[in-house]
Amino acid sequence: MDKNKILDSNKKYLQTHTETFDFLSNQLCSQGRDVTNILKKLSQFQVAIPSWALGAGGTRFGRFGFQGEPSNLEEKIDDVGILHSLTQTAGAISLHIPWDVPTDYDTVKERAKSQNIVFDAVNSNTFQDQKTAKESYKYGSLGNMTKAVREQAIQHNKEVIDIGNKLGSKSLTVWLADGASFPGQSNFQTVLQHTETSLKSIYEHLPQDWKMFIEYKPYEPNFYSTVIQDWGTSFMLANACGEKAYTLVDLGHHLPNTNIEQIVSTLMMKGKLGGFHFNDSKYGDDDLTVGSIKPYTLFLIFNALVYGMENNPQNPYPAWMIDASHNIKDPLEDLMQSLEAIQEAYAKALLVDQKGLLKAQQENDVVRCQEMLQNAYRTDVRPLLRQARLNSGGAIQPIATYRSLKIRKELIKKRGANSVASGL
Ligand SMILES: [Mn+2]
Repeated sequence: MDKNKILDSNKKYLQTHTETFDFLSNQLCSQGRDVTNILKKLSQFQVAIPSWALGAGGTRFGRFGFQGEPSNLEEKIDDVGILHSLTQTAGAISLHIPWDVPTDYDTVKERAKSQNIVFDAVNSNTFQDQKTAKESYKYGSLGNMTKAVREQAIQHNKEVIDIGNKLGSKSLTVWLADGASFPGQSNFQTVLQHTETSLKSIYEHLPQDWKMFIEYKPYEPNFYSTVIQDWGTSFMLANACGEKAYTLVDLGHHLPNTNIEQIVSTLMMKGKLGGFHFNDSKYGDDDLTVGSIKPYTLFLIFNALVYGMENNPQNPYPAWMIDASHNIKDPLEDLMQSLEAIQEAYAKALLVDQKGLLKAQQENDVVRCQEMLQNAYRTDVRPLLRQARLNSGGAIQPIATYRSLKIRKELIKKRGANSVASGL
């Protein structure tokens, strides 16, 4: 993207922005907040965009395409490049294998590098059968009762590691659909034991500086039981594998009203929160835009994450990724809304007076505890986000700029109206 076009577009928003930023900045300074440090943290916070979120998703009832979708890996990288130019927050892409196997590694790496994009975690896929595959995952993959199926799934994960390694990725995310649709279909202990043994075998293949993230989910596509159903099971498997294995928390992978901020806290205290997938949901794994349904919950989770990042040196810096699906919105606009919501929750969590909160907790002043959290939550931090973007050369108003530059129209002109994102 042409940087000058963004700078040009910023001109019309600059005066209003400066006024609101100065007002907020003065207010925060008088409360003893270090605004420069908050801006620095916001600029450093980068979220990976998954390759599968750049095209229209769909439901089991149908899929309505979005024009100008990226139809290959190079175009997916370009889309993330657009997002990153505008927001300065999306400096990484997360690939899904086999949907995104590069044909020419050097070209792909160069394309990403020229747009300041790095390769985040690579994701394996043992929830679908590939055309060339000998064995079927219909009844499970790493936990399948048949050894040949398990071996095929293990081998696939090892290949994903090799592909990621060639691109400069440093982590593998494993999410399994393994489970049972009906009572009696499988033996809980046997499938869990198989899963553990298979994961250990994949773990052995990890390069020295890699991490393995084990993602959990309570149900779907199996509706009676899922082998890795909750954070406890993931945590147990990660511990069984070793120090390079971690739990991955996906916001949508919980039963309604689960206290996710408490899960995050426990995992960070134990040094085992490796990755985090952002989305939002009303009922289940809805993959909605981040912050569109429960923004206060997102803030409470960020409050736990910020506390962990400041107090738990035993936990590595987590890998952040958006894991959402876009059925009716322009995927790029939807992702910009998600990025904004993430940064907003993070900025608000950075405003929480941790020392003051600790004091109120020690004095059992429950009202003051709640006031402290809600004062931070009720602050309109958007001027901080705009300033952080401005400092990094991004757009003051990313979505408005995207629209005024007619970027989707340009993509349609280049890629055609009927291009379909590969893998979807
Ligand atoms: Mn996920």
